[in-house]
Amino acid sequence: VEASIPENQREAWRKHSAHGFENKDEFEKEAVRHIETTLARSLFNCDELAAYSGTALAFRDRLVIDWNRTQQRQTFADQKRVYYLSLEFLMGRTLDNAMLNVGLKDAAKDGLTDLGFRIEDIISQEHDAALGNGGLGRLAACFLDSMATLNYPAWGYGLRYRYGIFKQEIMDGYQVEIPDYWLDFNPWEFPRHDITVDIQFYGYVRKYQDDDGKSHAVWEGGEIVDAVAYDVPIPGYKTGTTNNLRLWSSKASRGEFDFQKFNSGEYESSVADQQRAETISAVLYPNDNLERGKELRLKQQSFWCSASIYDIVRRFKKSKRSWSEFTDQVAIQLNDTHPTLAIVELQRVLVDIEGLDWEDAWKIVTGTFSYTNHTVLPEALEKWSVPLIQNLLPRHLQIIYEINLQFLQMVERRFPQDREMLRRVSIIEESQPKMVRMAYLAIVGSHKVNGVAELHSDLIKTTIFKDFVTIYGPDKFTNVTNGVTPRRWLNQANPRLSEIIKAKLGGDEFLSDLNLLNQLENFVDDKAFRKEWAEIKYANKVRLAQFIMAQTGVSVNPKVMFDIQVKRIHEYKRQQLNIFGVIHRYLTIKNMTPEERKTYYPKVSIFGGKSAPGYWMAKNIIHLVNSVAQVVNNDKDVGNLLKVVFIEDYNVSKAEMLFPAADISQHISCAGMEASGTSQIKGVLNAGLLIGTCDGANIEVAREIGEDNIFLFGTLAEDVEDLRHAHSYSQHSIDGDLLKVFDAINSGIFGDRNSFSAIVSAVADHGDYYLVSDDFNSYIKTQALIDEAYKNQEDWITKCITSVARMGFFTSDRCIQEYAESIWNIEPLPPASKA
Ligand code: KOT
Repeated sequence: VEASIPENQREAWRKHSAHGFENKDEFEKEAVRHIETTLARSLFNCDELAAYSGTALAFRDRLVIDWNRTQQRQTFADQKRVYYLSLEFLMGRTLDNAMLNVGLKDAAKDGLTDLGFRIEDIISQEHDAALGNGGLGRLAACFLDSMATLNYPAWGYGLRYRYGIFKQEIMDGYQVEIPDYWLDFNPWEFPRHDITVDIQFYGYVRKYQDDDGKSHAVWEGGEIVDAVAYDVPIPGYKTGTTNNLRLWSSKASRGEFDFQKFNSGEYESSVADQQRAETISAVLYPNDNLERGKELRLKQQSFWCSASIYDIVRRFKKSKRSWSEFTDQVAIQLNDTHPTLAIVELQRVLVDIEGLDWEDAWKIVTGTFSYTNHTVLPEALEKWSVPLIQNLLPRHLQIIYEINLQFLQMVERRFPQDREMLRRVSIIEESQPKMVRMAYLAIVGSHKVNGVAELHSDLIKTTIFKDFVTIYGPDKFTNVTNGVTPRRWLNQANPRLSEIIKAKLGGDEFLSDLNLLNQLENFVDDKAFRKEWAEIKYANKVRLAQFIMAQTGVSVNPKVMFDIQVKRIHEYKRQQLNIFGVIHRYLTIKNMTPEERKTYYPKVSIFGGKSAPGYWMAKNIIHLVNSVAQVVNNDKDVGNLLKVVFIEDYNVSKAEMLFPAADISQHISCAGMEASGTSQIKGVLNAGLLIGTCDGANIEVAREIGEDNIFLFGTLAEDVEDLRHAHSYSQHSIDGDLLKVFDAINSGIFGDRNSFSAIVSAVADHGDYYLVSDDFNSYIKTQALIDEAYKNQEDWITKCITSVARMGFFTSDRCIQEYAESIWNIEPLPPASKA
């Protein structure tokens, strides 16, 4: 308020207020202005990167105008906001999405042509913003897009990592990690050096009693690090709403940067302190579905949670409301347990700093937070050691103990005879050392807990969180099945498919109301439409084939089936099952006569995905895939019947190229282990069919599109436990086709057998935890069904069109609506013209 211009000087502001461009000519003017002045280049010195930069800067101006308006509107309206806390936002590229959302892509396309460039080339200059590992981070990015599109007053809060997920290179068949320094030119962020929060670590807690005998705690000493805000505009599709993603960057505190040391000649150690502070936000932890309990990770979490809570509370306090209104103004969604410390921090701020009573504060806290669980894998469930928290966050540990005490007392009152129950549900695990169970803390501190697909939400209620259902009742637990944004995953990834859908439906409303796709069913028999549909798939495959040739030198025929499995490499996702299937196919071809080969089904098997750098088995699987590819692709007997390709450095922008080119994609996790998965949605939405297990969202996809249109196989989640049990008790023997695959690997035809012995042993000798041997035969049979089905192209196309038509449910817009109505209790705030 202090910085606002007095009323009688505002006339000049209104007169000169920026408007941004509205058409092709104005776009050209703005882009050229940026190239010539902001970048100091000229028409004699403008490569594609400079053209990208100029275009991006022009669009950035456009975004900023809507963004400022939206923020002002949200401030004045003063209604409830939601804050989405996520350690990962896997945004990918921004320019294309910005062009679409502000409705000026055609203007830019024509303008760039005038200036001597092709829009596709310009778009592909952009470096992915890859501040995430996989599904969890990409989901957060889709949710931001949907929240803005639906006009919800919503902010994202995350960390501004200097290095995102590493770049993967394949050298001699092995994954090598290269740092992803992505900030050289990032026009999409705005540093807010004026928005800086002091963050405290270490130190001690001093207790004292005030004159009324009330006891207080003060956290003193330790060190201070600054959190600096960097803001990223998030435009909605065809709406003036542009929300904010605030990413925190760590910096040595101005107070802390030790001038004493600096002056007394200890220059180096003073700079070292500064570097230590900057380390906090330096790098994204590259583990998906794994937590390793490292101190720096805990520091990242607490740094980001404290800064975000400070910011949220400061904004609330500006409204001069009473604390009892906090939950009418603020909802905070925790993306997994990574931000659970925000619960503790809000309680600390309310009690220690704002002076509220414990009970009043706790009511506010639980009314504010809700928690999304994304995994049941035990190795991914966060636990932090008590000594670690004690040292880094002494006051927070006290508060955690107090929360636990109150919770256990409540449980004891309700279940007086059940000591075992108390031990099981305690937030503190009585191990050596003691551990804080973050998921339990998140449940106790939230009013709603949700899973990400129906099966998963049922599983958490009956397994890992069973006791909490007994304690709180079933209504605290709910399901929101994941979705994806159709703006990126249909329109942007597959512009031509989007175009013919638009032509058939008479407009592009389906991009914001995806259920409209169901009208496509009226056109399944439309000959011209089917023909175009097939041509588009073919063109997308040609594009991928060219990419594969350029990247790997492998020639693939776009006329044959493209089978794709792209996602993080993980044993539970079972890329090993896929490669065993490929080897089986190879052996089958090898055993055929040349005559038989002439009638066999040709296929290209495409893999892609990163392994966590320390995940030895996953890296081994990548090596096996590449070794098999090397042999198969160079075998004269095989020719074009089978090609195996590993796509290096799978990321969001590669996904946008891969899914439109997939005839079939694989989602073959061990049942009960993939919480949802979201790439199956991307596969179907881009006119590919699925082979999948009865796991995660596959089950709901099957229900929506019809069992006839999906290839399901394998064990059911309910049988997994018994099968694992059986493995450990009976002598687990491998036979039949899988044995032949193992014999082939052991024979050394794909390279030294010892290289791959661990992959084989995991199945044959070590209990086959992921049930590869149980599912192998049905997997192979299902692949044979797919071969046969693909031969009938007419049926295949019918299945594809029907499936796309029935995918409306899987838009992230529907997810956000469900969260808004049943968890956050917030209303949209449309811009005036859209009201
Ligand atoms: C856990 C710990 C660290 C980093 C990531 C995770 C993680 C990722 N936990 N679950 N996920 C995935 O989240 C996706 C979005 O909900 C799901 O579709 C997917 O099944 C999870 O594996």
